[in-house]
Amino acid sequence: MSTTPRVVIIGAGIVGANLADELTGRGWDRVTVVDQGPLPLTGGSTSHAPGLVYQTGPSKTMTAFANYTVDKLKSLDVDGAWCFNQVGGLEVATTPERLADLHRKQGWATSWGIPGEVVSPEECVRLHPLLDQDKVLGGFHTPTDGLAKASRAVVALARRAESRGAEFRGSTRVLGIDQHGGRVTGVQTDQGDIPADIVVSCAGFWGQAVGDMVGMRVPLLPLAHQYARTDQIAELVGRNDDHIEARLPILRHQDQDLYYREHNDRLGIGSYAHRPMPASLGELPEPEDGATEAAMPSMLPFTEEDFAPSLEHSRLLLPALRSAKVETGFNGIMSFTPDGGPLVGESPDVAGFWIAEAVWVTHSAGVARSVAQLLVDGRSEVELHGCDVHRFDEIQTSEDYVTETGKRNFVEVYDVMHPLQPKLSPRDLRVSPFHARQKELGAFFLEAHGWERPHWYEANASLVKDLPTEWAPRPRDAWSAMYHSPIAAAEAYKTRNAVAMYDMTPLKRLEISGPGALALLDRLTTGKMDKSVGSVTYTLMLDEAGGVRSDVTVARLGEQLFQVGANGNLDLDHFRRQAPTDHSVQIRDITGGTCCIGVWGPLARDLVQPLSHDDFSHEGLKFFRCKSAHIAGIPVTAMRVSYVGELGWEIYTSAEYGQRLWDVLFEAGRELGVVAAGRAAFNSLRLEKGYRAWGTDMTTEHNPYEAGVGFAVRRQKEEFVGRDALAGIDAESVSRRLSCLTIDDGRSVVLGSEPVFLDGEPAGYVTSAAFAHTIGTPIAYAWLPASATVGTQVEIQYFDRLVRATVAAEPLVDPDMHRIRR
Ligand code: FAD
Ligand code: THG
Repeated sequence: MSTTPRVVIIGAGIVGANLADELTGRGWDRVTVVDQGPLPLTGGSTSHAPGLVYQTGPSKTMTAFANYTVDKLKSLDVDGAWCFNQVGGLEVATTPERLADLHRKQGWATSWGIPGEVVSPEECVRLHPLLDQDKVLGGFHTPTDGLAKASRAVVALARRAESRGAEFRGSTRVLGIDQHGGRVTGVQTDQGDIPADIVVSCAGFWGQAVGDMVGMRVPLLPLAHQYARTDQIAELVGRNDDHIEARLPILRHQDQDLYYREHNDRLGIGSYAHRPMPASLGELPEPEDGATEAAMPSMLPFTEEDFAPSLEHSRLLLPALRSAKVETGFNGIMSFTPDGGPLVGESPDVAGFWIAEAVWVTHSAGVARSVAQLLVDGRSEVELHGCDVHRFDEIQTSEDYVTETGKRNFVEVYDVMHPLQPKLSPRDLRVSPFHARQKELGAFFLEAHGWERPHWYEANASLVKDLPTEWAPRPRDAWSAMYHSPIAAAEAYKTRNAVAMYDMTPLKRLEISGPGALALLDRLTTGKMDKSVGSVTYTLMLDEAGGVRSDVTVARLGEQLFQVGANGNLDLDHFRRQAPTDHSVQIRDITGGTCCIGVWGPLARDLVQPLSHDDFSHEGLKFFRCKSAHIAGIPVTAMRVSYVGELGWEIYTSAEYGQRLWDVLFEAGRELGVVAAGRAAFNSLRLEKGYRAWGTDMTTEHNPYEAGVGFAVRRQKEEFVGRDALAGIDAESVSRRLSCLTIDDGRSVVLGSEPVFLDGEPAGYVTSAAFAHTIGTPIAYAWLPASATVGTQVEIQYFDRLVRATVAAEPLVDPDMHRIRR
């Protein structure tokens, strides 16, 4: 008798079927897949998906998922009929902006290991003869992209899973989830109850309704998206047959939010050009005879007037469509999320209840493999922070937020997006107590997790002309100049040469307290936690395989009271799950009720000390120590920490005192030349100081020694999560490294995710980059083979050109810590 866990998968679409296959492939044979619809065509999104698979995107993880889907579906067939038709992918540019963006995309492809090149208009037409050569400026061609036959792949996957013991039950609707003692125990269906140790909801755009059954918020918006097929196109007649369906590459015309594929001698046209059309789960069609290819719950009636402009634009790009008509069309329903990523993870309240939703066909096999690995091995080989359902803060899972951002992401789905480009709405959702003052100073705000964060202050513009020549801002190319200001140079200068105030309020702060707090922190981090009250520790949280799941600061405010400076909601979620169930540890997110000003610079002490009776001298409050104090009568916690690498403190107080604290410091700093400084300067200063940003520079994919934070691992510590995996690993033995690069020409600024070439071959990719004002040259951090030692020459591909760079010894600024420790 098998003793593997009993798994119920809700949903037999491409995600559920892939998951059943991945689980049974790992020996879990007690898997039941249920679907409310008939099998195999259940009537979900998979049942009608045209199946275009473009692998390349800005995310390494998502590209890896797509790549795995291609490889897997290529190996499947149903009685000789294909599941993946590798016709290649072509995206064309009809504007210079798009053409430039395709070069950027080609860079991502190189960074993530997908073959692809930018081709001429002639080559576009050779690849896809229906194109009007006069309309296109070029294209991005990937030979390994193609068409997934998703509904057929479901059959192939189900057959294979069934042959290994899985059971698929159609026409079985899940009505509720059984639980006991905080654990899932089964599902209730209209065909009876099914016991289970693990339930995975792969319910696609129905995800919220299933999540509601266990009180889990699933931030997903079902939106309709139009898909139509033309009548017969003369130019396609005789090219294909019903078996092969398509030979031309799948085609994207993103400047008009359109995509195309062949259906034998018809052309399928998908459009994102229309208004966002939210779909309500209560109003879906329910065909009497279950789902057919022409009628199913995920297909709403075609609204021709919404499609008319798309047909017109299609005719301009593809003259063969001049007299074509729409033969069939529908408004198909799919899922959108606040940031466009999928939703993977376990309920925080009901152990064993998982979701894998808002997943495209493109990423389905990859996501399913990761979920199977999480369930079977406890860890996904591909890092998942951008897919984890717990990446959102509470406000971001509210219905209003999900609806507004979901609609916006629909509209922007094919837009050329700058990496810093902010949401236009919702804005002003979360503001710090300093917000009014920041506005008075002309702050330019960008948004992150709902927070408004100043990137620079127009009030500092007048300082730029007085900068010493070495600090004068250099001209930038138009792309890297977007969402940037030369004012950042002045703010960086003031931070290194006088004193500046940074709003650190959005930094996630957790209070961890109680008799079990020390033991919890000790087990989860790599550092020594049993230090004296008043200590602050920079430490790592690892996963079982030794990957970096976060880097945090832990301040010991009392014997049983700690304040953790974290990287985001994933850390909160992790602490909550790991906390003992005996109530010996309390975990509170105190971010919203508190605020923080980073006061940093060589004159920081001259600014703060006169305002306080407490001792802010080097001896009175040493580096990486904290204490309670009063500043102008305001109770604060001062922490001698600086992510920008300067003398000074993070000064915390509760929200109601925030504005007064800001005013007092700003006023007192006037004669010292204090400035308010923003994220643009901040990011440059932290990077030139060599401080890593978790999620960008390092993730669970990397061990601490590769990431250059091995110093934070206390190897003599007896026991902590990830310790065993680090045995035998050190900074010398690693095969890749997060490396510091200086840009040789002294002016080209790159932005991140660009490929890096070593001896002319792709060898790694950029994580973060900035103009390092203190040394007067642009820099970048990049993942490179360990053989790329200091002095090695490399090239970074920025759009269509190569930028020469050199591996440098790091940190570039203040390696001896003279600026901080004094
Ligand atoms: P689904 O296929 O919807 O499966 C979910 C299943 O859960 C359904 O079968 C449903 O019946 C079942 N279910 C829900 N609730 C319950 C319950 N309570 N009890 C039992 N069963 C339940 N993606 C691409 O990658 N490329 C494309 O070209 C592409 N084109 C698209 C075009 C259109 C018009 C649309 C609408 C989507 C397109 N997509 C495309 C997206 C893609 O179709 C979906 O993302 C994907 O099919 C989702 O798969 P899934 O398995 O998560 O969901
Ligand atoms: N402040 C606080 N908490 C944080 C951050 C912060 N938590 C998340 C994130 N930022 C953590 N990242 C860093 C990175 C480097 C440092 C602090 C936080 C740092 N490093 C010293 C160094 O490497 O020189 C540590 C030296 C030591 O371990 O003694 O200061 O910005 N509150």
